[in-house]
Amino acid sequence: MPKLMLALDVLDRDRALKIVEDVKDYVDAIKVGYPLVLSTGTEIIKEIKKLCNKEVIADFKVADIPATNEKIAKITLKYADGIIVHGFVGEDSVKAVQDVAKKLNKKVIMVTEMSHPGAVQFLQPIADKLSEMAKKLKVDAIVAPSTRPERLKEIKEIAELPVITPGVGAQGGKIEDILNILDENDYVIVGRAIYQSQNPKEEAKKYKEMLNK
Ligand code: 3DU
Repeated sequence: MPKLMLALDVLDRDRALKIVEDVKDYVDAIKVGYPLVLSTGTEIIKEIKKLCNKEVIADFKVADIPATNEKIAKITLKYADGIIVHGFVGEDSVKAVQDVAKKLNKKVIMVTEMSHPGAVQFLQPIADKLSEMAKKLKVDAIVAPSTRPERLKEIKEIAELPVITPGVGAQGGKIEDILNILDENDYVIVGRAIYQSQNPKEEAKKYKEMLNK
């Protein structure tokens, strides 16, 4: 059964912590990104971990030269269990983050093809090559789209790595369309469909049960 990762893209500290408290029995990991961290500061990552004791992944889609990537990784991985990076910047930039992560025993997760419609414009044409690079570099996991199950399958087959897949819920992706592609090492990311619902706890429970089928 694939795991459930909440994308916690709210802007308010108290709301974020309340949602974590509500859903913690049903999610396996929490993903934070620029919306929450830029609104509240990096300490929020520590607070979330303390509250739920789950894996917290920083979705900063790091995409800079190796020297700058290294600095970003050092700061981020003081707090987070893993960091999401872009691969299109090249192997050296990803390796710079891996070097930091290895020393701290943390995860590096690399984006291949994104889930939004615009990803077909520039990313999709290079996504298979990015997946090959991810395999070669032995990153810990890759990001691939739930909104295009056939691409999710192809990318997973190329990379032979755990997948973290966004697009279920608000972006139109459906659990039933991806469940047969995923295994117990993979994560399904759900954000707005949980945190914008009237009852995030119930919604998280519902997603967890759907993954259990
Ligand atoms: O659409 P949702 O609200 O379920 O959130 C999806 C999350 O995953 C959100 O944080 C977004 O920034 C992230 N993400 C994608 O949606 C697509 C990608 O290719 C990579 C990350």
